[in-house]
Amino acid sequence: MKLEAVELIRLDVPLKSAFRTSFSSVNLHQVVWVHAITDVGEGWAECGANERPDYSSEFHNGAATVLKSFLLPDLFALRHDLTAESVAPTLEWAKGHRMAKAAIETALLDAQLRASNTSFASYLGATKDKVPAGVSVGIMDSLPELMKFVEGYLADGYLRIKLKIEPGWDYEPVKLVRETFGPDLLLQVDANTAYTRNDFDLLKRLDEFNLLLVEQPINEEDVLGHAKLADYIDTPVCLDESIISADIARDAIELGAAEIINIKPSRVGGYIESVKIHNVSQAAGIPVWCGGMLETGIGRAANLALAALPNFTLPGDTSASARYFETDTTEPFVLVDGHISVPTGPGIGVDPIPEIVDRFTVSREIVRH
Ligand code: SMG
Ligand code: MG
Repeated sequence: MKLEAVELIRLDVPLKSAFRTSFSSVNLHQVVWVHAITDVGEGWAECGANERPDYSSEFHNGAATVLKSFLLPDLFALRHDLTAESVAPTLEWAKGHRMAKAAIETALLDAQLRASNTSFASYLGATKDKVPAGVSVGIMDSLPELMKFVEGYLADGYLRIKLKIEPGWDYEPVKLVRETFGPDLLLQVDANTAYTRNDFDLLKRLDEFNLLLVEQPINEEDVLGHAKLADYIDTPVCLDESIISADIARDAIELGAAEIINIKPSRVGGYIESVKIHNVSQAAGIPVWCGGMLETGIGRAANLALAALPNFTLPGDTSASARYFETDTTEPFVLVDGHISVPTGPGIGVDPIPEIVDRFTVSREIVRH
């Protein structure tokens, strides 16, 4: 296929309620979309980068800039030799910027698969037609407020609860949720690097709650620290931010730092690398689950396809559209008996709704050869 133009769209999508993590609180999902226009058709992707470089070093305007200045020119230059599979090797010279690279690779994969009438799910090797849904619950101002949200999500049918934690918001909220909803609730926590090697005893206190996992407790660069922690506590240690490639996943597993892995396609440079991480983990007996970056429908659709691969044995942060959005940018994804259907149509299997996209659009720019 040949890339003819790329439209970069900046959207501000309102959230139903603030989402607070150990590093930020957001009311708006501020994001960049990549709309690839090729000679075989069009494709869409949502870039995972936040407004600020707070989850990782990437940020939405930075992703748009690196795409425009460096990544897209190399892909235009391939002319008819471009395939989704050639994106990563072509852009390998550019260090980092995995979220920007993931966005263009995904948009091109969408175009390529739509043209060959193939779904993301069948291209990636999905074996399920629906996936169990978990929900990520932000840090709250008070315990009663937390309980109100958790109760609501359980009433919706979510099969697993993930509580965001940070020093000062860990033992008490986890204890209350565990005691209120009982031992059978699938419960896990995510610290987004908020702890240090000096906090191992604090984290060990969480062992009494029989959590599924503790996600990325300490600095993402401290893989060895996670291995030491994994030795020290009973709760399985799961890595998110640290795992940026299949090679790093292999090493983290060998080191004993990753007993479970959260795969986010945006963080690792796309769906093709995600499948490699899935395979490396599967071969090592390490379960994986699909994370999220609050994606609207076009991002959520592709994540659901990935989450349908066989070694995704834990419920993901692949919640329904209504978890975050009053109005999604595509037909909404809905929860049925705690599960969400994997799209079966060509490519990502959903289309952006133009009037809604227009409503949320802040700016658009067309980049050509
Ligand atoms: O898409 O439901 C979602 C978000 C889930 O908690 C979530 N993501 O570290 O796993 C994570 C966070 C990162 C959010 S960045 C705003
Ligand atoms: Mg996380």
